[in-house]
Amino acid sequence: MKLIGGFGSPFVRRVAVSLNCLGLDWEQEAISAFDNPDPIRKYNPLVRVPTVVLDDGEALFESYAILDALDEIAGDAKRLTPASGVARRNVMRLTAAASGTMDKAVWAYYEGRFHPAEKVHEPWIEHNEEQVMGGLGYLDSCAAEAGQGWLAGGDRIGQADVSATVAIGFANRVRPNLGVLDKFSSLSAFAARCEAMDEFASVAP
Ligand SMILES: N[C@@H](CCC(=O)N[C@@H](CS)C(=O)NCC(=O)O)C(=O)O
Repeated sequence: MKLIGGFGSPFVRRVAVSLNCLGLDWEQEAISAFDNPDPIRKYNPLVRVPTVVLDDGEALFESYAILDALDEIAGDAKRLTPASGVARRNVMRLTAAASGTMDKAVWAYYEGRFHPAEKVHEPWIEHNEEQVMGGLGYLDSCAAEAGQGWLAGGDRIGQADVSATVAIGFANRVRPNLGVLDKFSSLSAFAARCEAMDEFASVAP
């Protein structure tokens, strides 16, 4: 299958890491939605990345929907989000905190990137940054509780681990002013452990 988008996008990257963890065959088409929208529009009416094109041409978009489909394709023994019950809800809650953090870091970043300087609204940036700190603070306390284990427990990596690791790395890159690695030392140590794995290192931003 084909994954469209660059690893600078946290949403693309969490899909790429997940593909690696699930052991699925894939290749990247590193197209930017802003610089080269037409090849993406062919598969995704929203013209956003990540967009995934399965081998038979079926298109998937929105990272949560892509991840859900990939878990199903890989099968129950490999899935990164449990199929049901409290275990599923726990992974979903942590993953939602991580993907919400990604959203908010992107919004804070886009405010400066896509507005002329005189139209940048600092209070809006600060509002989004506060939410980034809220999401990472929550994941940091979960990482402290997890110790050397995985964020949602269990004996192997899951989606909460993938998304939380990608989220703090992205927030650190686009909002260096927030000092997230120092402020959230448990999550930062957890993420460093994950980033050392091939599944992450091979898809570095
Ligand atoms: N909720 C979407 C967010 C995807 C997203 O924001 N992608 C950005 C790159 S980080 C993008 O394609 N931006 C182009 C645009 O929205 O116009 C997902 O989870 O897939």
